Amino acid sequence: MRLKRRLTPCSCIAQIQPDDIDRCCELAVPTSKDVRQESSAATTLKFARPAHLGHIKLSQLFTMLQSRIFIPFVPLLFVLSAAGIGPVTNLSIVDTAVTPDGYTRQAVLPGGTFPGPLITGQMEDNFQINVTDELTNATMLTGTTVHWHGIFQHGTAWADGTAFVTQCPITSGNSFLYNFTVPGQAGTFWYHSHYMTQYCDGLRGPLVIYDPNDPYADLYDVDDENTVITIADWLHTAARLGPEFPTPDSTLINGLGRVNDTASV
Ligand SMILES: [Cu+2]
Repeated sequence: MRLKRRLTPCSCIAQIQPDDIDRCCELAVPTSKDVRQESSAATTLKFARPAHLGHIKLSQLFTMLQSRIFIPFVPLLFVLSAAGIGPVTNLSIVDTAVTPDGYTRQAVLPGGTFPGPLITGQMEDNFQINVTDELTNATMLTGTTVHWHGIFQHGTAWADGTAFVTQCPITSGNSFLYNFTVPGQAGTFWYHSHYMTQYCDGLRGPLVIYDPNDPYADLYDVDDENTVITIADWLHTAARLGPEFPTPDSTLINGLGRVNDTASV
């Protein structure tokens, strides 16, 4: 059986596949169906790589994946994915404690999970995502915005989620309806907080837009929420309390990882 794997790192590289992992360290490799996003992905990488991947090469990560460290988790990759929500949906941003790698910390989470729920839709769909801010933990930021990474937002810049650029942050107890269309865009994207350092505290999730006329659909037996893979840096210290340039404490694959014995816990 051939699975179409969608790999969605936290690092703004939204369109790569495991087989292309080495190449992806050098250039953006769109999935076969995502050629339309080529220019967007290349632009994304220029910003993403130095900002988020400086400490680890993706090829190293997959070496880790194949090592004993991650073997217990590999069988779980395809059973942990929840069914997608959207394109019309509610998304609550909440404070809650999570223990994704053996260490418990408070986090800012979309839908209460890390990663946040998979949001899906079809190309040409009208996304209406009502984001409600339920944050109360002042250790972390209590305002929020959500950015839909890679979405062009032609004519709907106000829905781009960039705090203080296209909107004021949503304040605790309030909601904001992100209403946009995705003409001509299909592929694997991700969403994340665009309010200061808040996405480091956990507000990240995958966003997949399917092409009903995918010319490569016959290449795969499975192409759904079960083939989405996320990779994420994970920090044990709330962003506002940590150093300016923190070193991740662990790496999470589909929201699970393991603290290294020598890591600070
Ligand atoms: Cu982004």
